[in-house]
Amino acid sequence: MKYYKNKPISSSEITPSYLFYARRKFMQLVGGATLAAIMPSTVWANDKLSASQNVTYNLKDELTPYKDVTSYNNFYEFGTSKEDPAENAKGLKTRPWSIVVDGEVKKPKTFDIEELLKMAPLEERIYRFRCVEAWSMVIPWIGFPLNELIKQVEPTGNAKFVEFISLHDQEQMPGQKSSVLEWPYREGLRIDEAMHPLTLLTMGLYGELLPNQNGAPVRVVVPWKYGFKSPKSIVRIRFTESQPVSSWMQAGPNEYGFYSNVNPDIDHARWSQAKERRIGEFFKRKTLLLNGYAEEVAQLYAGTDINSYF
Ligand SMILES: Nc1nc2c(c(=O)[nH]1)N[C@H]1C(S)=C(S)[C@@H](COP(=O)(O)O)O[C@H]1N2
Ligand SMILES: [Mo]
Repeated sequence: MKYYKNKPISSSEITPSYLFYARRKFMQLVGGATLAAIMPSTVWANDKLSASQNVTYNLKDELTPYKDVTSYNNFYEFGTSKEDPAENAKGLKTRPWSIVVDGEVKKPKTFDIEELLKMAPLEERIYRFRCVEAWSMVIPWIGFPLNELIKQVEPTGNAKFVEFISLHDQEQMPGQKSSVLEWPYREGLRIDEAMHPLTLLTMGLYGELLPNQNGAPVRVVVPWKYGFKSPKSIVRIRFTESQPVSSWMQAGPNEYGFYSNVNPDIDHARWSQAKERRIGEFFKRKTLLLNGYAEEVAQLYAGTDINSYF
């Protein structure tokens, strides 16, 4: 494993957003006078990954600190506590790795991870990320729109849904010895949701390759849905005619619907979804319809009662 320290920043450099936010915070603290002297050096856990800034979707919200993003996780293959994945996913072998894309497509194909990293220009996307457990983060992901991959395999007219399947390997994923979920972890989207430009095939965060606990080497991020709709460490993408059954639907059909769009007005069976705690903040904030992405994605559900799309 390599460790990187971030370079001192000159104002002429294009500053990645997370350094910009860190710097702004320090400017507020010290008025900029001794900025260079106190700028902390970040320890990077993974290889760096460069990407251009997306201008359309990047949030201006303050970023959730790297440490929280990489130490407070849900990844049941590595245990059910938030601290488990950072500890237990350390040894996950992420090379070689590939994603099989098949089902209702004209050109089924296996994509190697190295190919994925080069396939389309990588972008940094600062997204709101809302867990069904009523906490949220703001994360600078790196990836490219999933639709770039979908276009290459040419879905047939029968392809109405997309199923994502995570790695199944009890040796590497000790959590799979427990039956808390049915393994492998499976999730799904309607094909128009999967094609939406917000849906990101994600290989990195905070300027580096994905840490294992965040779903290395490749995951999906769907920012207007609850976090469990963003599957980690995926090895297969399958196009289907009928709606796939996700691991969470199987585990709790009354609690986890297929759509699971973030909606402050629809409570979870056991708790309210009206508010959320942004990790690192003290006061709760109001949860936004479609996690604040209504302008971009509400048309996907036009003509239907969004409250019935549970
Ligand atoms: N394979 C797999 N993917 C998964 C999960 C999981 O347990 N296994 N948990 C989901 C849940 S509930 C959430 S909130 C997010 C957490 O992503 P993060 O740890 O990168 O913040 O991953 C989702 N993807
Ligand atoms: Mo979640």
